[in-house]
Amino acid sequence: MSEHSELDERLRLPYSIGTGIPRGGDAEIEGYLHSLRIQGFCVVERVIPEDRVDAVRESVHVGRRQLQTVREAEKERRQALERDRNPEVEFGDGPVRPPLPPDAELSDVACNGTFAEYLAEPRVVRVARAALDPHVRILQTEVNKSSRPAEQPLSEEQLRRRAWHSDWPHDLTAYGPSDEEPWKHCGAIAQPFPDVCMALSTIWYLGPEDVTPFNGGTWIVPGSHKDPRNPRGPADGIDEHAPIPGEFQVSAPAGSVFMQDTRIWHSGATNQSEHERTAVVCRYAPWWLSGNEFGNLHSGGHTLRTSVPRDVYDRFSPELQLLYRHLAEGVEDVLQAENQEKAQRARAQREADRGGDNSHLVVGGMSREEWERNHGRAP
Ligand SMILES: O=C(O)CCC(=O)C(=O)O
Ligand SMILES: [Fe+2]
Repeated sequence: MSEHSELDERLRLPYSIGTGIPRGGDAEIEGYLHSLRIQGFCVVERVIPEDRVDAVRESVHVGRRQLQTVREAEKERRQALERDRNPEVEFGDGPVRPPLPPDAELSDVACNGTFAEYLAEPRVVRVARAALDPHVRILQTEVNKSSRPAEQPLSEEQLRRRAWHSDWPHDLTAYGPSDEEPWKHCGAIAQPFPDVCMALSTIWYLGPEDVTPFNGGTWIVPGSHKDPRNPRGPADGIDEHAPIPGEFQVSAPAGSVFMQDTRIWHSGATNQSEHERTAVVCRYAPWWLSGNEFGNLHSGGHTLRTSVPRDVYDRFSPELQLLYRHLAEGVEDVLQAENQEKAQRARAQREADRGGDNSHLVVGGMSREEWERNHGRAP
């Protein structure tokens, strides 16, 4: 790490924001869910084991280089398709309309097989399913979410600068829509947001160092997922570039996954070390969230509606296939087994004889926590 005499030494030390969460079994998952509900985020530690992190990071760097070549060819194809639609079109610096299938662009996951299998790690998937729905899928895979070393030395002003936002579908700027190019609007939930966790953004920290406030630990405001205001809310009077009381930075061992409710206010952070903080970002969402129709463009210019070639998909484990089935060439996404079993149980119950008496029922008399306890889900 570089030497900065004026820096607070403690910022270089990793601590875990997962402290206090039990390890193993249902209690661990409940711990993450509790943290997600109350704080709006959790960290699942060492999803990628310590002795695999270097190899996985290296494979992501190789995958990125492959994707770069693919993206250049895709850009030409995009422009050709757009020229077919409108021969007069002139291309500026902005993004060009993303093509729909069968011309949809390649998902980042297609060039990152070594990393990809961890996306189906049981703890991560259990948390996503419990927080969202038994049928979850990955709407977006971005392998290029590194925090690169900043030019040194950093001024006070640079260290104080934030870029507060919530993530799609709770990003109110929703990527620069205009009357001329309405397709640039990829959807933003209207304020005040319903009190529902609609998607989880996950940041996969791939080292080489443990993530600390010193080297790009994500900024976060705990509990902000419940606040009706938003840093990008046009009438909320919040400066999206200034520090917010209560903010703090994620700290976690390399190979850990930061999972956040997309409503939480967060910001990328300055990296004061000499190493790139390699990271991948993936968005997990329930089947009912429409990523394909409206989430058609990301801020970086990559589409959500990407495609996974059939030969790549066939090499995925069955668990990973479930997360990418909706993007796989020639594969139909149908509700997953657990959703189907629940529907069957509901049908069987409908036909059961309940005795014709509902006099015990006090409507409004059961809390969500009580319902969860009755269904074997400890809060
Ligand atoms: O890189 C980070 O720490 C934050 C990334 C982020 O906010 C995003 O990808 O939406
Ligand atoms: Fe974000």
